[in-house]
Amino acid sequence: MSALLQDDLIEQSHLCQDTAGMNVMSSMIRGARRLVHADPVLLSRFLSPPLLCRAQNPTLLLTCQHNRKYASKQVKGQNKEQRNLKVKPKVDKQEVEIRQRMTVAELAQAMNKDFDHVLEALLNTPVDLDSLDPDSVLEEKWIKKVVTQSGMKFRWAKLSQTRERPNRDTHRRPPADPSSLVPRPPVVTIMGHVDHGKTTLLDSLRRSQIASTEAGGITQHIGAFLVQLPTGERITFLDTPGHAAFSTMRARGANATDIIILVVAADDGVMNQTVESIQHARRAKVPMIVAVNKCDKPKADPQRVKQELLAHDVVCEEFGGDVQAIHISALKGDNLLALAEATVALAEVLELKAELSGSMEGLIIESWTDKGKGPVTTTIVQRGMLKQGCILVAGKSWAKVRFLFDENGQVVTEAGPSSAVQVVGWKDLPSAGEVILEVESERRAREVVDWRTYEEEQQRLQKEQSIIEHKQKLHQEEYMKEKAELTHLSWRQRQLVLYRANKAKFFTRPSERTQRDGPSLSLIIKGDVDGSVEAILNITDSYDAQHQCELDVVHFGIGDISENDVNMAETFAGSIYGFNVGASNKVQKLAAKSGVPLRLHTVIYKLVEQLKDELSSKLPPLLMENVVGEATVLALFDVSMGKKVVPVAGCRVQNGQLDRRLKFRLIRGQDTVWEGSLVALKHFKDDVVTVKTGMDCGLSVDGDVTFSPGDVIICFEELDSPQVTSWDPGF
Ligand SMILES: Nc1nc2c(ncn2[C@@H]2O[C@H](COP(=O)(O)OP(=O)(O)OP(=O)(O)O)[C@@H](O)[C@H]2O)c(=O)[nH]1
Ligand SMILES: [Mg+2]
Repeated sequence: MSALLQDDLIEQSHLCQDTAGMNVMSSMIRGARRLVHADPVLLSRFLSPPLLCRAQNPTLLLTCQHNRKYASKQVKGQNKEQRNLKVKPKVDKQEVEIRQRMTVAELAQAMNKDFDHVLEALLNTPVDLDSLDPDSVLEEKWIKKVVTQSGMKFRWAKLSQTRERPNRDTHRRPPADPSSLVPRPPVVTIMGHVDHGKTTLLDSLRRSQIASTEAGGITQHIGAFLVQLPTGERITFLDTPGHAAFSTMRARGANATDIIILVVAADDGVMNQTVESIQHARRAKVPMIVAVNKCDKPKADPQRVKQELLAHDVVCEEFGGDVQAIHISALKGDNLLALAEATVALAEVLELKAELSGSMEGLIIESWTDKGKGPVTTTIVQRGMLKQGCILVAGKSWAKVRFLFDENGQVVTEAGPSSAVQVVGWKDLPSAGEVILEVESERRAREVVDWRTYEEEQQRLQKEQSIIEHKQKLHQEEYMKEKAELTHLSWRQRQLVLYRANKAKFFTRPSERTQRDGPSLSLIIKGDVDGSVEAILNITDSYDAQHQCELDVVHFGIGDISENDVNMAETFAGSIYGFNVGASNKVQKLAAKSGVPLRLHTVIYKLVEQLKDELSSKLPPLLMENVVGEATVLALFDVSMGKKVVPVAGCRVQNGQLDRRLKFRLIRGQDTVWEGSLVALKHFKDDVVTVKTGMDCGLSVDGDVTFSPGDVIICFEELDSPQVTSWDPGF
């Protein structure tokens, strides 16, 4: 510092040597030089610039450049300070606690601002404002940007919540010691194309009458039944629906089973769902027995069925393969014993065994909410004993088993491997297809459910984040391109252009953004069981006519239609589709009052038909053309009408009739020369409305047209034709 001062002083001394006060200055500098080594602070005070060039006469001050520099610096400094004091009184900035992966809503809340404020702060950034909704997760840099842009400062939240949680999940046990295994009955799933006789076969085996009571004559649920054969063996049968809509139920049946009985009607042969069932069996690596059914029918051709199966690599024994094929009549009960024997024989080969001890493991094949019992599952026990009072977890639900019911509704206290029972006691409804595991305590069950919920949430966030990052990357690229196109502009002009472009986006609020121009249909779907809701959702997932009409499933669930469903449908101006569910009088009245269509069905394809009709009804009609007559121009006339000369075509009607109230088109060769209305249509001298085939007429038109002989005149009407949705769900 002292060296610097020395240089400064020397420089100043040079500057001042030319002036009148030179001698005074040199003595001062000498004194200063001595002080440099003594006390720099004192020196700097002593040599404060105004003193350095203190002039006897005021003009000296002006001639001393260095002095002027210092003076102006001082004034500027003062002004700046004054300005700062005036404009920016020192205030404590609001502190915002931020953390990674904050959503827009969370950030707005942390800042004590609203959603729009965050959007506004992101204006003029590459963030795609259109894609942001309150639940969108923001990148760290944008979180910081929003905070600083708002004149606030951020502070990172304590890291405790990002600390990794220990995995508290539960899993299937490792395979048991073979010595602890005991034989178990087989679980057999009956599969095949719709109406080929699966339920009838099961009815005959159980001496029940389920098939005759089914809505629409088709099975729409997966059912589980224990059958005791005349030979004494017990088999758990799963009955699956054959209708195309229930593919997932069939897959579930295939995954829960040891053997598949593939029912093929001998009068119908291998059909779509026969093939699909074969694929399910293959995927699940489950052996098959073919039941060639309806052999009592005159048109039955069992040989053809077996040959058709060859095309799908199902080789029956008589063709040298290992698949047993039994010819039966489920309706008449013919040969069912042979089918049962074949099943038992195959089960023996499979050496089906399970452990009776240890914690229970099973599979949910269906779930629903019963008015009295609450959430209920149909469960296949796979290992251990399922007992009243035991604690189970399945997916993100847990249960303390209150009751177990067999398929006849009888209470049982326990169920061993291969049994199918209804379990009551679930806290929430688990989904069909989920694995059930027994745990030692309620505390442990809660722990597992908590962990699974947490893990699912993490996965959801991760997925969302990567989608957002991908979107933002695309948006950033677009933004950079946009920016690059504006390089010829000054930064101010550039900002203005970008601001204007973003402003338009910003002022369309999310709520407004959801409004569409074209037709749309919002749906609320309710079903009796998890599997049927899933089946309907699978169908709506196949919807591929969004270009014609947007289809949105805004809510779905299990159970009767509630007031909430109606309110939601009203909010979205949507329709409610219920499958095998009811709606109380109160709910029906509310729906009628709010104008919400309630569409309740018990047969899946009727529900889908109505959905297709509703979608079609949303489409604007197509304008169709119906040609009613055709004439040829034979000659041309000019007719004077007052001062005007009007060209008139003399024509002969070749087909149908000409009707002057309809539309006309003039065709020359391949081209349409004119299209419009007639001004006059005359038969001889009379004005007429229509002229029929074979008659001659004169006509003039509303356009500036020059007719020539040989032109063709077409008379047509425009009709509104209802449009039909192009969506084909396949049945
Ligand atoms: N003649 C004759 N008719 C049969 C036989 N088995 C079933 N049917 C008839 O075929 C129709 C369909 O039978 P279901 O048992 O409901 O068929 P399904 O395979 O269960 O049908 P989905 O469950 O809807 O796939 C019914 O009218 C039965 O009476 C049979 O062996 N002979
Ligand atoms: Mg059936």
